[in-house]
Amino acid sequence: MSLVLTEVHDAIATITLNHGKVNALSSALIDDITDALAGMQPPEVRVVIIRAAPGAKVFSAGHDVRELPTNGRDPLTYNDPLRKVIRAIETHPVPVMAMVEGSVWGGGCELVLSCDLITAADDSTFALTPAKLGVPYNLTGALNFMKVADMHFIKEMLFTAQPVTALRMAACGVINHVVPRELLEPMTMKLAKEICATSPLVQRILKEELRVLGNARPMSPEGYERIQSLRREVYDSDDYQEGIKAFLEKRPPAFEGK
Ligand code: YXS
Repeated sequence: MSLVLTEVHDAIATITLNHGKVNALSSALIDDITDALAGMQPPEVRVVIIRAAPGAKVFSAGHDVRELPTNGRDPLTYNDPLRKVIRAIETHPVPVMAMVEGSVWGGGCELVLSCDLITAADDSTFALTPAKLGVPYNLTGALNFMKVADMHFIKEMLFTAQPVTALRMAACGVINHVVPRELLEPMTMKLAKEICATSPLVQRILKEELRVLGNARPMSPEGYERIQSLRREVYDSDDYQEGIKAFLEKRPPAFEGK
């Protein structure tokens, strides 16, 4: 059974995450999201909305922690599931909107932030959790955070790993609209219909221009290799193992910086 529900009405496609209580981004769920996106192409589809089930308490609990490698492998390389779904959203030829209710965690936040527009219920929250889990986030993931918010705000979210309200995210320009839950779907559909009324060819080139420009960052091979070396020290560390172990044992992690 698919871990997402899909429908298309009047060129507006919807992908509803449907993977248990918390929509943990397992490789199976990510495969179903990317398969659903692949089947939602222009001209039949003009905009895609990614959402959780109506009334969801959790939009997504982020990367499936049980799938994080503990054998010394880098947890976030180019072909890992989370990286694949982020790229699928960023390169999809029509605008992809995130309609958020409930709490969003870790890789689930990056998935939402990689969408082109975000609407959220006013009781939703967002938490960037690498530092809480002990995970050395990867370079394109860090860049994706930088692209959508100013540095001090993103550093607060990353360094504290605490949930931030949708209203705060909107005040910092990260979320387009925050409304009461009962107005979330009408607000999202209003935007979607406005998108459907403008040129799909121009939207497609604008989306790709902004993606290419947003990712155009100078980085020397030496700089890349130094960062990768620092990341390996983290995913080879006792703290990385402790973050995952603490999660599975349902206790706070005791990081010792080694
Ligand atoms: O104990 P059972 O078997 O019922 O399973 C529990 C949780 O273990 C499970 N679960 C998850 N399993 C895998 N990966 C997850 N991310 C995950 N989150 C939860 O779901 C079952 C129900 O969870 P429970 O009892 O805690 O539900 P709740 O309603 O009390 O609380 C829901 C949450 C989402 C607030 C809570 O489960 C939670 O705080 N989850 C962890 C959120 C988080 O820290 N996610 C970051 C994942 S790591 C990641 O995304 C990146 C690698 S990074 O960190 O680098 O950004």
